[in-house]
Amino acid sequence: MKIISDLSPALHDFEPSVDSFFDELLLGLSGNPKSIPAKFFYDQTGCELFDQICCVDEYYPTRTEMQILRDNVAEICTLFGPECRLVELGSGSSAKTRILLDHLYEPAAYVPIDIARDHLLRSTARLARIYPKLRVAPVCADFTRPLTLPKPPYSMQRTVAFFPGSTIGNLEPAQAVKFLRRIAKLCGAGGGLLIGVDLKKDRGTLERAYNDSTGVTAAFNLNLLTRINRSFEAGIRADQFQHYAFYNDEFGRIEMHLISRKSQAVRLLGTSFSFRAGESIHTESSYKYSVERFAALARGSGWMVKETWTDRNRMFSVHALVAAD
Ligand code: AVJ
Repeated sequence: MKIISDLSPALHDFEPSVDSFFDELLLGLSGNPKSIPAKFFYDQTGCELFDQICCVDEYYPTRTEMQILRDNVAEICTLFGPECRLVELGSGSSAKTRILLDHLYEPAAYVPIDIARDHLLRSTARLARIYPKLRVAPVCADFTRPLTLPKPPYSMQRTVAFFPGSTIGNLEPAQAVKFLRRIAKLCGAGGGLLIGVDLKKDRGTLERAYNDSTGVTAAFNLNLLTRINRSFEAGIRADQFQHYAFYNDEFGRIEMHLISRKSQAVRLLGTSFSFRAGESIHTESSYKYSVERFAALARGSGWMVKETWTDRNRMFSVHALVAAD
């Protein structure tokens, strides 16, 4: 545990090492088709670009989810009750959390978990200033790996996990089940989960959200290559790759790819990877669910669905789940 400054909350640090990034990168690039795990988007520039995506007109999920949260926050807070410990998985800038923090009854603590260490520290320092009476206990970790929470030195009624943004959609459905089971265990008896899930809709709306006219999503995708260059002194030419995103109807998911514009070889710490012209690196999947399909997934993962809220256009959904036993 490191204390950053007297004013900043103490950080529990399980920051994923550069080695594990490299191992996962090698594995992904050795595969056929090639892939890179989506969690590696989030270096400093990646976090900033993602925050910009959230403000882009075509990217409807962020503002829609925030409106659903605002419209139903009283009910949400009543449902989870007083003195809950709020654990956020992938807290980023904690913008959505503030809607909850403004209304929760005497929250026991806020535990933001994020893979991006500096971004996490800046966000939590800001949050601690805005909510001077709130216990803020940030954890830097890759939440797709097994995780234990620091034992709370305070009393609380229950642990409620908050997993907004449809980040669950980044996981393959089978991984999502395993993940939800782990979160059920993490929250324990009486625990809750408030989760945002993007809904199936027409292809045009979906594809525009991942091909915005300002090009931020393309920059976000391509920044992955810049990040690899910086981390491993690789010489990948980002301008020799192209952003490509489309809705794969068969799998019910948006796919993001980086397409090689020409036949080329890329060297990474002594290993060479060759690309055919037009060959892709699959960088992200974003699964879209129906309300019913997600409810079934949750029920099969140790949770009961207490309540589901959507916007009037049924673009996005927020589900309140409680531990099944
Ligand atoms: C935060 C992972 C849910 O898949 O919509 C946004 C990330 N990628 N634009 C998503 C993202 C491209 C986002 N998630």
